[in-house]
Amino acid sequence: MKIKDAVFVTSVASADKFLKTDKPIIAVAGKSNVGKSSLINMLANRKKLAKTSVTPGRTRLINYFDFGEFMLADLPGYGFAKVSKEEKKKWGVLLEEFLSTQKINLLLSLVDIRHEPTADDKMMINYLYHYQVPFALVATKADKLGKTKIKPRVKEIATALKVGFADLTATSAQTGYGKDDLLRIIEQAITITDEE
Ligand SMILES: Nc1nc2c(ncn2[C@@H]2O[C@H](COP(=O)(O)OP(=O)(O)OP(=O)(O)O)[C@@H](O)[C@H]2O)c(=O)[nH]1
Ligand SMILES: [Mg+2]
Repeated sequence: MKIKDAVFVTSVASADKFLKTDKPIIAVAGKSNVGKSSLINMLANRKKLAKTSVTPGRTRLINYFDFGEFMLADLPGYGFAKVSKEEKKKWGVLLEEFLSTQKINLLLSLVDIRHEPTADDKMMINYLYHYQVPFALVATKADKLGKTKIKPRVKEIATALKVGFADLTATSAQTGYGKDDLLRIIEQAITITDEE
């Protein structure tokens, strides 16, 4: 699958504004700063489609992008310490509303390849099981590790998250590592819908 001309559609802050679309939806989730926006830019072949930042917790809305064959939803990052309790609660509610009401073909759940999965990462996966959302895991920033370290690390993370080794794809937004694997996974997820 080749992506060309991905465009920003809209930002939403509440469930009544969730995008209504006939296109399959791919969602991207993960803690603040894990590399969600960077991954989206990698998939889109664009440097600045989704805003990236060195300050974590910048994306506070759900941002939708039209990728042609599918819509992509960039979800607000979780687990950012410097956010008030109230705001965290609002995010939790928005996330649960999104998972329970928006028909999601595939959710990409991102974790940083260098770090141990956090309690929030595990909770996210529990939500996905609970709401029966199909998902694939992505280990970001693979360029930060030597090539030979990637596979063993993927195995460790998959084990910690109690998923299969093949359920986790390592990527690097910087080098494009894993991009084709991820596009294949997305393609599979959206083709299943077409045949329904
Ligand atoms: N080396 C490296 N850095 C990355 C990669 N992906 C993202 N980064 C960096 O990590 C930081 C955060 O990236 P973002 O894409 O903004 O992360 P995010 O998950 O969208 O963050 P929020 O929107 O704040 O939740 C930026 O400084 C990026 O340049 C990667 O694959 N490799
Ligand atoms: Mg972001």
